[in-house]
Amino acid sequence: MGSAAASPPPSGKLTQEELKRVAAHRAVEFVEPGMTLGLGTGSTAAHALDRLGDLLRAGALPGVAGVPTSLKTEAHAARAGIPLLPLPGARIALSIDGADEVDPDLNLVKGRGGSLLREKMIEGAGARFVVIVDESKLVPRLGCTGAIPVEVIPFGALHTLGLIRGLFDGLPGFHARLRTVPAAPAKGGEDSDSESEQPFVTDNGNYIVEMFFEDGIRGDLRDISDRLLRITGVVEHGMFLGMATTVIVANKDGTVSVMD
Ligand code: ABF
Repeated sequence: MGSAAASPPPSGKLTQEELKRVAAHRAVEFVEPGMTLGLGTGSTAAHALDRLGDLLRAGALPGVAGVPTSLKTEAHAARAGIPLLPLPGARIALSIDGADEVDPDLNLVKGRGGSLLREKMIEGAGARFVVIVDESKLVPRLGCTGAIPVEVIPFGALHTLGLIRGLFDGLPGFHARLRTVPAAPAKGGEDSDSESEQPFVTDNGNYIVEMFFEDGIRGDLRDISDRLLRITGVVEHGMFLGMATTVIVANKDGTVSVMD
C-alpha cells in the first residue's frame, strides 16, 4: 500500500468542509471521458458530484455518466447536470464515495447515512473504488467512532436483531438496536406523540440495525461478516472489507495522502 502526499496549501488551516472538497476534487482527477461512474452519498461525495458537474458543463468529460448510490445522490447528481444510468450488467469503471471510518488495511465502515446496500452493490461492481475522506475518518479498528449498520428486512426485524445480538453474546461493551427516527405526524394532522419513534427505512424499504462495539471490533472481520450474512433476515452490513482500491485522505495540514 503506497502513500503519496501532495504539497500543502500556501498557508493556514483548512476547515473540515474544505478538506472534504480537497479529497473529492483529487478523486475526480481519476475520471476519464466516457466513463460510467458509481456516484457516492454523503457530504464528501457531494463535493465530487459538484466538481463533476462543473467539468461536464465545461465540456471536459464528454460521455461521462453516473449510477447513484442513493435517492439523495440521484437528486443531487441531476441538479449537478450529471447524466444518470441504472446499474449496468457490465462492470463500471470507477466509483467515488466517502466513508464513515477507514482502518489501516483500508477496510471501511460505510452506511451510517442509510445507503450501504446500493453503495456496496455499485462500488462492488466497479473496476476501481476511490474513497474520499478527511483525516477524522482514520481509525485503528472499525467501530471505534460509532455504529456498524446492518440492513435487515422489515419482517421479523426484532427477531433478526435478537439473532445479531446472539452473535456477540457476552462481548463486553457490545450492544445493538434498531435505528429509529421521530414518528411522522398522524394522517389527521393532530400532533403525534412527540416521544414516539418509528424504524428508519432505507431507499430499499428495509430497516437498519446498528451494532456498537466499545472501542471498536476486535476479531476476524471476515468471520464476523460471514456470520452476520448467514442470518436469514440480514440483507447486508456496512463493513466494506478489501473493497477500496484507493483511499484519498485530506490531512488537517492541507496535504493529501493517496493510499492504495
Ligand atoms: C456515504 O456517506 C456513506 O457510506 C457514509 O455513511 C457517508 C459519509 O458521509 P460524509 O462524507 O458526509 O462523512 O459514504
